[in-house]
Amino acid sequence: MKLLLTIVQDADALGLQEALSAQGLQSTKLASTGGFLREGNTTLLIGVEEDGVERVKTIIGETCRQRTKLMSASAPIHALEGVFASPPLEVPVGGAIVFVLSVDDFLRL
Ligand code: 2BA
Repeated sequence: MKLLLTIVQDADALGLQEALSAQGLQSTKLASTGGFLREGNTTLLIGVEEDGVERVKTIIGETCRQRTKLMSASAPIHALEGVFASPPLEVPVGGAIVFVLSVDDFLRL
């Protein structure tokens, strides 16, 4: 068995969970925060047999899309007269980051 630890944008999370569920695949949704943008994102835990991994990757690819987020390049300095902040940086985010982990054991107790 494999565990696909999948980080997606919040806007794609519901559609991905619905698409997985429609194919009889289970997932668990966790709220997470990106270390770079420090904005919320979603981590899905998707446990699947090895022969289902490619199918899950396809669903993720079809469901999650890349977007651009604006990131403030510097701390706010509006209090300083005559000092201008750098323009916000455009950062591409997603579609999805996927870690494929091997599962030693899967128990339902
Ligand atoms: P964040 O860490 O908030 O990163 C958001 C986006 O910012 C990234 O999109 C990437 O395009 C950009 N970025 C990240 N670090 C950067 C840096 N040092 N310099 C320039 N640009 C940088 P994605 O690559 O699509 O990642 C989306 C989210 O997936 C990340 O949100 C993070 O939560 C997670 N992630 C990505 N790579 C990871 C990794 N190796 N380990 C753990 N989590 C990861």
